[in-house]
Amino acid sequence: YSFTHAIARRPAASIIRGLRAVDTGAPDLALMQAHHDSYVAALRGTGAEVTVLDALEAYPDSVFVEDTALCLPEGAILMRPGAPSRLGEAAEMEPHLAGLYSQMRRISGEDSFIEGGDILTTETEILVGRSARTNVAGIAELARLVADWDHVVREVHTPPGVLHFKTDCSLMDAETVLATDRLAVSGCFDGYKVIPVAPGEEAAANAIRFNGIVLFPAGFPRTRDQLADAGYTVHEIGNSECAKIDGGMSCLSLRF
Ligand code: CIR
Repeated sequence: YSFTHAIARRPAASIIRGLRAVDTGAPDLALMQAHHDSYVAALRGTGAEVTVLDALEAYPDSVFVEDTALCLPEGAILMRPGAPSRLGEAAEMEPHLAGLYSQMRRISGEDSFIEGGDILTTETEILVGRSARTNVAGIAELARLVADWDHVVREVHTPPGVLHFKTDCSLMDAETVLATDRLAVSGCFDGYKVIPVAPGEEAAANAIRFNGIVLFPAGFPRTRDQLADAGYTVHEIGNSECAKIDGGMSCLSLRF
């Protein structure tokens, strides 16, 4: 949760065609851009260097850069998104990471699929949730790629009907995660301290601890107060438009 850099990408006008589980209407680009500006400003406010890439019209979901790569201290690993319309987004990210990392590795197996949203990196391990986007082959390939960097991958499960593992959890510090009950009951966080999101506020679980602050989606006051009571500095960001296409705080950046 300590970072010097982040990469984000401006939302494209094609965002109205972004993937979603349930259609609750098209996101408003101007409002999403305003939320995105506050998000980037909050990251920069912590002293991090934040690169904002140009919008990519050909990829409606490309604002969600987190899914394209996993950034570790030793190097970056390009993902293979399981959503066919998003597969090409990883190659679009590659040149930007190549400029920052000397070591780049790629998930390349034809049957391997994995998206960054299913990956939670803690101080001691990399948890990867199997989901509709991330499969066993993708997880196994990631485990092989990071083994010589001494990272241990643990396969866990993204609950049915939930897009990504991190849709339902966030790392708050070395031993603490914020998580929904539907995820925590699986036992995947045994050994960690879990702050449960308030019932009915499941969408608050996708937050990010970024240096001194927690970027947190606006509109979930009980969970917000719980985090504040636990000593975290909560910085609320509007997420109404990203939420329409199943996106949240973590999806909007790569952090390293
Ligand atoms: C998708 O379905 O791929 C996008 N509409 C949302 C991606 C959210 N990304 C994330 O949770 N890391």
